[in-house]
Amino acid sequence: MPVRTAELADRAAEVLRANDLGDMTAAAPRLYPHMWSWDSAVIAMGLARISVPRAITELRTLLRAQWSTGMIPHIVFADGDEDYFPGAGRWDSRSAPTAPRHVATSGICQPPVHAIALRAVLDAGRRAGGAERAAAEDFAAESFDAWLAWHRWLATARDPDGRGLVEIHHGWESGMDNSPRWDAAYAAVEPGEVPPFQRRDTLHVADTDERPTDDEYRRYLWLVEQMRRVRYDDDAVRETVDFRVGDVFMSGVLAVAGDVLADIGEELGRSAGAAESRDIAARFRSGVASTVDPATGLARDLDLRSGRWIATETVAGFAPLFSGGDPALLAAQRELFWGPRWCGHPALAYALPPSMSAAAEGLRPRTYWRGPVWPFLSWLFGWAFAHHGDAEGAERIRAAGLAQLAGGEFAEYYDPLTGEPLGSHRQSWTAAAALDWAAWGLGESPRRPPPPVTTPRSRCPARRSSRRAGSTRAGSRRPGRPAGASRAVPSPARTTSGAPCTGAVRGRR
Ligand code: 2M8
Repeated sequence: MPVRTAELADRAAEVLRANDLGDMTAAAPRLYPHMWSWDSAVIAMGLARISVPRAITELRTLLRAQWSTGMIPHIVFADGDEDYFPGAGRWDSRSAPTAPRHVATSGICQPPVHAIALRAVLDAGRRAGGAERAAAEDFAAESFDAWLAWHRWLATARDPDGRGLVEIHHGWESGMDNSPRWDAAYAAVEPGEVPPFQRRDTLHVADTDERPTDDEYRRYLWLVEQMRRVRYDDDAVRETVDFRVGDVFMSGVLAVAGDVLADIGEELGRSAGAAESRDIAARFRSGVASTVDPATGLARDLDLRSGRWIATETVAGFAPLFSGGDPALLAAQRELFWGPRWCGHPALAYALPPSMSAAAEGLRPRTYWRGPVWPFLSWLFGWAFAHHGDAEGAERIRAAGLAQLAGGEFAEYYDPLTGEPLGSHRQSWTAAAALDWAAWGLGESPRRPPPPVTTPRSRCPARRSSRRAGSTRAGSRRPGRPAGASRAVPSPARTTSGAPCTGAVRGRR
């Protein structure tokens, strides 16, 4: 039965509490028991609606895993959880002289959405005032250089020719792992010898068709192996790895994140850093614009090995809606976005962007990044619409997004045609998106959030004991564990950072 927005927000907050590992939030209870880079940014944005200190802790944990090069790794491994493959051992990050010593991470990155989270935390702190305001402002000042170093690394190690496109070395770096965007590049990868492996992801979904195939995984692991063998040295990886693509979506995100960080830098009086960030934003904005296909109006990735444009009809083609720029380009992209090949397609359950156009040949509505709608991505688009001054577009996405989530499963992704929840349930960034949407006032955008309505605080349920709480979906339980056996009994606790976590959402309708 659909739930009301207020109840949905409470349930979303409960999902984040249950997935809370103390100083990081698992991306999902079973399928993803560690911290993922871009998930954690979206999660921090959602947490900021509940507890500013806890949101800060999330970002701080991520930054503690930053490599000396500036790279923020795509996974920060939680201690002792072996139920994910490829895990810490397979990545062997500590073999890299530039990796942090005190924590195990992967050796690749993900889209740089973090400045958007930093902005959300800062705004939430300022709305709350008092100690939360001080904590948010201190954190922004303390972490500004680290975020800038991250962007700088992307703009140098990953764009050595100054093209304005972020080069990626694995589909996992795009975050859209098995998107049709990468089919041609992966087809050219001939996997060599990799140590034997057993996947764990397929144990945690109801239907293995919702996940990438074994053939895809062999290529994924071969690329990891190639990078591991050169100890993740940036130059050596570029020279040896069999997958090199200019990722237009990541570039669009870097452009807008560069501007957001520059704004923050200016507020902090960090003029040199702000100017550098602004330059990065401008370079990637024009890089993204240069990829737009005149025939379709969509932005394209560039296969750097073959030199060919990759013209698939995927949601990444809307990268200019993030990077911004030429008003005519943005107007054309918005028309396309709401038009019949995308959100206006008559067969869609909700007017939200599927990962692949519902009108495209080869749409796989249940398969991961080959068709389903991803709520966090809808949220990001809504944020981008608002950021570029289209509050009405943002509100349309918010309304449809909340309607899609009304079942309360907080699924990883949804069938665009039937609206069925798929993948993992109780996925953290889906809950974070719901929390933020629920908190917008009528007609308000995330740039101009409503004043806080502070409600009495309740304490958070236990952290470590609830690590395994979560998806009770049939078929996604661990073998041998009876139904419901993993449910933790909530008990009062605080985060390990000492920050209390409120049970109620502030400023919601
Ligand atoms: C998915 O990716 C991981 C690998 O990084 C996986 O399939 O095991 C993607 O959806 C990615 O974008 C996301 O960050 C991650 C965790 O939610 O899961």
